[in-house]
Amino acid sequence: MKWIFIILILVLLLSGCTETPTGMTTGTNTEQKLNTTETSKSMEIYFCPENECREHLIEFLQGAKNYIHCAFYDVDLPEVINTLKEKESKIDVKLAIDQASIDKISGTNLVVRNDSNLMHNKFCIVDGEKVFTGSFNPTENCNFYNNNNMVIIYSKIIADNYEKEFQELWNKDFGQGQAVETPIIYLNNKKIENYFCPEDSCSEHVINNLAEANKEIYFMIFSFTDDDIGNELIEKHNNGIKIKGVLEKTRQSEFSEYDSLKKNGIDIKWDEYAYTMHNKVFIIDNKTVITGSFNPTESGDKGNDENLLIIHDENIAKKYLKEFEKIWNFKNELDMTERQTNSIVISEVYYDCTGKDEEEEFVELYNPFNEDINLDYYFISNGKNNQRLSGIIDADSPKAIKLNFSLNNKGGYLVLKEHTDQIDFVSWESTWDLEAKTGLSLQRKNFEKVNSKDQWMIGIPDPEKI
Ligand SMILES: [Ca+2]
Ligand SMILES: [Ca+2]
Ligand SMILES: [Ca+2]
Ligand SMILES: [Ca+2]
Repeated sequence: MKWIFIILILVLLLSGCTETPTGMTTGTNTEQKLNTTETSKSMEIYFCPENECREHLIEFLQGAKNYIHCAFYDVDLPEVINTLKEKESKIDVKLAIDQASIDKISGTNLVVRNDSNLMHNKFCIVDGEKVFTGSFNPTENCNFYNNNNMVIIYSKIIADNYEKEFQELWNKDFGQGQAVETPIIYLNNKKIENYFCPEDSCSEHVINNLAEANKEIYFMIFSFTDDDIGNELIEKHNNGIKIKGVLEKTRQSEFSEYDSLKKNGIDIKWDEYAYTMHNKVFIIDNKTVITGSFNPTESGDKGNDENLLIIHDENIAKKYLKEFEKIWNFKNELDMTERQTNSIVISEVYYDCTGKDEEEEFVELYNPFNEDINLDYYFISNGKNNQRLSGIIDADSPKAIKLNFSLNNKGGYLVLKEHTDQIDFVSWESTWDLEAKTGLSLQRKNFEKVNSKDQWMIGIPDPEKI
């Protein structure tokens, strides 16, 4: 009886073989299931700038033993370019880029897309085993300033999909190509969809997933002009699905879906962060995340080379939701709430100097921790200028910083930021009535609190001394 049952199943499975439009015979359901199922190390998600994406990408590339194949719309981070060059002397390194970055990278093994559409991907495949992708271009702007997400996936099947797409790009088959080989993968028992635009109809897959929403849809998107996707959101909203979205404000135009979504009652806003909100992300029912390089636009769907991942995993969705909330709630305003110090602080400001501002002015920072700190992701801002810092500040030590902007003698302020977080504030002759006469500086007398006028006094400038 048992054998008859098994034979019956086999007959049913074999009769399930179908012809695809290209004339290839697909395997049985059992085979397909086997070929699309994989167990591996969990995927990693990072948000830029706060998770320091550059460091994760470099680590990812440094792990390569056989090859690195990358498709970069834009790349200018010297540390990433140097890592690629260093690897190129030992293993196979190939790059497909867009003309947008042609002046920024040279001397490597590369092909360039230079028609009116974009090679807009930001992905790398290492050794056929892992893939980096997301919205993060390895550039100074994307790493230190803009909001981005990056995904590292450990999967031979997904790596194979990306590698086949890379080969199309490498053969200069831009804006076209073969359909993705394995569009649906079960990685660690979680379903992942994987598409490449234009040939895999990205917009359609986004719409199909939005249509499945039962409760809520959140989105954070750089450029959103695709009417079909916009209309799907309106339909879901009309059917009682809760929808919230934030769009990058510099992409405001007559083509943006913003007005139509707003008019139809969808809770939508422009991003308030001073730099670019560069994600292309939808989060559906707290369990599905759509990400990649694909902006819901016509050129994204029909002209550019793009990649799309649709990750059906509650834990991943949770991470993206947290980032969504952060971006949604971001207010471009000064944080002057007094609190206990738990970061580097501003310890001295010499704003009204006796000579030339550019020669004499300085800001001194103090590192209260018992370990050295790299200042790469710290910024000092007077509201108009935002200077990224660099170098190391030693443990339990002050460090004087030369500013590339002038400080007002008659009132001003400075904010110290780590990533996008404000960590200290000081003001003179305006919000606070502290005043250092010409030749004197503002100096901390206490280090317990930040954003606190009580911690400051006036003294004779003494850079790098506390
Ligand atoms: Ca292609
Ligand atoms: Ca393809
Ligand atoms: Ca000055
Ligand atoms: Ca000092």
